[in-house]
Amino acid sequence: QKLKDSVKQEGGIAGDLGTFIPDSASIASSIKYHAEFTPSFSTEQFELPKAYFATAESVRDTLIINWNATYDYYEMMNVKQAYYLSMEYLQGRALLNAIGNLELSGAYAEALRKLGHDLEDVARQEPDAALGNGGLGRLASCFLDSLATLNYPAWGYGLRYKYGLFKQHITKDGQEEVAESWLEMGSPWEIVRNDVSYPVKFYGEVTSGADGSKQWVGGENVVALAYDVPIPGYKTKTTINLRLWSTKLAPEEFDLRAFNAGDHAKAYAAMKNAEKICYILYPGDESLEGKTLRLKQQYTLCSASLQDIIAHFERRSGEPVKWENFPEKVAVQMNDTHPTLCIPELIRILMDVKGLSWKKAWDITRRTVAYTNHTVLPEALEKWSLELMQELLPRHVEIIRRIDEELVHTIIAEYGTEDLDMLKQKLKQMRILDNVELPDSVAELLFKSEENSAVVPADEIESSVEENKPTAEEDESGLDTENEKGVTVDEAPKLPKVVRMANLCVAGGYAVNGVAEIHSEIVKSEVFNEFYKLWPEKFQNKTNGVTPRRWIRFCNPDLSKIITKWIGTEDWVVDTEKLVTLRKFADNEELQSEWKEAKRRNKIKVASFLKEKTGYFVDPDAMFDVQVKRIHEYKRQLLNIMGIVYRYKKMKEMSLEERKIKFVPRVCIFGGKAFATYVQAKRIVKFITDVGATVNHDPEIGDLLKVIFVPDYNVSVAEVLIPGSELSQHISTAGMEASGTSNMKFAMNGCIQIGTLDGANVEIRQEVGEDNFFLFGAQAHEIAGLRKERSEGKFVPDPRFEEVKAFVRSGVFGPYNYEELMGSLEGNEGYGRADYFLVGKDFPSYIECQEKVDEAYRDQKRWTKMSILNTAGSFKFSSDRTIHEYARDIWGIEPVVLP
Ligand code: GL9
Repeated sequence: QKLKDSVKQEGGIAGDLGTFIPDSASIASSIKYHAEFTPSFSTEQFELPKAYFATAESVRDTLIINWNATYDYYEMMNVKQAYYLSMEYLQGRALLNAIGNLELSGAYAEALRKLGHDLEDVARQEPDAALGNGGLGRLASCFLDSLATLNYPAWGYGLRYKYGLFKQHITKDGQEEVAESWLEMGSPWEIVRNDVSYPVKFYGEVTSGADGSKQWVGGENVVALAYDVPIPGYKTKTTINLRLWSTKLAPEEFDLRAFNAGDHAKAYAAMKNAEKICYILYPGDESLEGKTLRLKQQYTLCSASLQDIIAHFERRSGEPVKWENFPEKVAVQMNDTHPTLCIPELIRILMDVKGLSWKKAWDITRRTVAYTNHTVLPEALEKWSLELMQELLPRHVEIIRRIDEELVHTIIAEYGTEDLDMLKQKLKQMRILDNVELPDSVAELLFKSEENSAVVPADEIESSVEENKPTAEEDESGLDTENEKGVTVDEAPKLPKVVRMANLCVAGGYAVNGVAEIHSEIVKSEVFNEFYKLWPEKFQNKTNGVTPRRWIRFCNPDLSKIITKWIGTEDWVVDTEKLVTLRKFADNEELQSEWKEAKRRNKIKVASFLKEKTGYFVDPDAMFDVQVKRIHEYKRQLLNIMGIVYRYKKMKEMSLEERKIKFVPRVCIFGGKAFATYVQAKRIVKFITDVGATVNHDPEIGDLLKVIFVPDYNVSVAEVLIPGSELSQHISTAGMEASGTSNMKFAMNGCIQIGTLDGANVEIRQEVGEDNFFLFGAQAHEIAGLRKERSEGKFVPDPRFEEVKAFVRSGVFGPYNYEELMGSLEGNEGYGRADYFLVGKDFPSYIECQEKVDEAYRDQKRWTKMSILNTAGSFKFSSDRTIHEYARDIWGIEPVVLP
């Protein structure tokens, strides 16, 4: 109230809340204060870990001031707010980012120098916050940075996993996973809100009141407790919130009687059961075990966040609450299908807790929630067992059945009942519930004459993406004929009843977007084609972006200085379109030599980093060729390493002179984690490290070729590698990488790409120019045909590809059995995949393209120009641009600048 009054009277927020800018002396004393009064370290010394905590805590003081001012202002203005719900955030380190955003880097460096420390050394003490698996989680973190920087009223919601993404060790056997306990020393960035907690319930049952109202009673109760992470914007006071939920047992649920009777195990079991919901981050894009726990995680995120969002709304709107205005004040974005339970949870709260009718609750929900699709991989489109969900969330299943029923009626209204076969097919494709009998109302309407044939067979009508997937679903294909023969439901083999989360998202969301132009087209034409025909207006594209603060300004200060000098302003950091100005200087010799020098300094940093992490020395004058991303067959690290093996073999066949003429010296760098149970991905890691072990010690080869696998790739490693890279590889099978985001980071830092026409590569190539992008490979529209050709045995592999496979099989890279890997690249059904990802098909065009890369690199002037043009053309790929588009086209929110 005081704040409101002061704004009313003075037309602005009271000055003392925000105008204080600390200098190095006050910073030093703040650091000393925290060093002394932070109880987690012993008093006598001021070593690096303690210096880090004290420094971070002093930064946090400033963040809290700004966080409070931002919060109070949004509260007072009652603005529309966006809420980003994500199971993953890959925040990385926070210290340098926060200091940089606050424009206090110089002051902090000086303050720490006075205290005997170097800011960079202090910053390296911070463990990465790795609450995500890869691109999807890092995108969420980039979005938060942009939201704060652009002053958009928005919050992120997520889970506070105790163990983040595993640490990767590379041993002689390949990858080994070690738990990542990032909270071991505590995190100085989180603020526990002991007064912000919500009950979250599982199991139990639904009872009906006399008035038809429903109550979900009994079951297991846990408490979700809020931990807030302040997210500062760049050069703005706006500091938004990332609210992470942690679960614990409700105090009244602790079984004191059991404990007192000596049954400690029983009393503790309930506690662990509640706490374990937030123990670990689940692996992203592979099959999941521990399904119940994962579903509990998803529901915890949705339930706690929505209760919180609704509490905000009620508090801000005052009495009486006008629920129909909810969508005017709230936009909820679901980051992939993981938070789909938002939809039934919002309906449940509105109906069962707030007393609204189904019609109103469904209408409000459909105007509030939007969905982003991040992948076309069928195994990643979540399907939950109806049985499991029924047990865990009985009320939500009722609501989902109701939504499914509405959808079925919509489909019938759209397609009519004349052509029953066609209608059945549509229902099979589009319903939320799969292999589940139709709601009574519909069954009666449709099948008056066809008793008991309510289950539509699962047959050829899966999306074409799924159709092409070589997983065994043969048992389903016979069904149709059986049904035609008049087999009734009861006799038909039981297919698992599932809830298709993506279909629920599309039915319940008011917007559905893909993450790059080509991907959004595939979403419309394949993945959700039937829905697109029904609701074309819902579908949008929002090409991903990355924050230019972390991904160039802070990770590449050398290059940033040069850019600022030539553009004449530092504004490009928030207005990346200014980078385009660089185009007109691309041929300027002075810029070229500064540019090259900066790249070389960054390469030297990479070289010393590689020495530290792997023991290998590399020549900073060789070309640094990098592929860093999750290890996945579709991303085709295998294509890269097979190309390297080919290069190595050719080198061995030549004389030293020939070799030096033909090949440019290269350091081939790989990095990335393979999901612990993804066997084929782990074999690929092993293969790469084996090739490295042979090639790197081959005296005939020397500095002409080095192959290095950087262990434990994460955000911080990326911040070192990307600025020092020259060629970056984005070589997925066309149509499979929804967008990719590291491709954008590499372009910003002046790396040239070798890539397929996939994901955001397509748009990057458009912006940087065809001459400045090394393109190869089959295109998305050709893939289905190529796979068919393969399966019919018509594919004739290139002899060079055969040569490489034979070379690998000959045992040059050690005793490991490469049969599974090599076999998977052949039409060898025994290994299941029959080169599903078309490595063999793209191999010739890939190695020919690599020859062009060598040729271009030999002309350093040309290469430097290409590099400058890549940075210049990267302007579109700032997450600021992406966020402006979400704000305008999906969320309907406006920037709110603190006075
Ligand atoms: C992903 C896509 O595979 C990427 O192409 C895309 O750039 C990002 C962000 O939109 O989303 N979808 C997905 O499930 N992951 C992605 O990286 N996987 C992980 O995050 C592990």
